[in-house]
Amino acid sequence: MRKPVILAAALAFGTLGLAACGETAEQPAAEAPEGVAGMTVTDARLVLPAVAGNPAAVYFELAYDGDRSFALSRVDVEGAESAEFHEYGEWSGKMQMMPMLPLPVKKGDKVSFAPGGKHVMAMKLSPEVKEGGTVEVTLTVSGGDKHSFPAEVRAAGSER
Ligand SMILES: [Cu+2]
Repeated sequence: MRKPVILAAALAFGTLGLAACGETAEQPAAEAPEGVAGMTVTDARLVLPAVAGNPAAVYFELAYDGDRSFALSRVDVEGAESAEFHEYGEWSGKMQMMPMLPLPVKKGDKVSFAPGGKHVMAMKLSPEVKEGGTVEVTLTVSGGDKHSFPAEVRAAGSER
């Protein structure tokens, strides 16, 4: 078990040595593309609940310009025990929020997650999540690809 570790360390040092000498124009290692290709998320924010312990809402603007259609099927919010997509609909004569069915998304679509409409509900937030911080939000699409982005944490009542 030990030998490969030592070997790897030696190789790493070798690489560092070269880079330090400036003999090679070091390119940062090409990173594997992160997230869902063609998906762009902007204006992501988490609005804290007025009453601690209540769910927080997450809003953002999603644009998709990729070729593969998918359904938005799952969302996770850092610092929340669970999270789900909600939308508003009429239920026994009243507008109220309810879980959203998996949302089909295709090339060219723009979807707004905004107050009074589709949104993400983050349940059982950790007290570590505070105004001015950021949390990572991860969308999972059908097929299992994930797309993560930071959401700014805002004070309760700042959404309107
Ligand atoms: Cu909700």
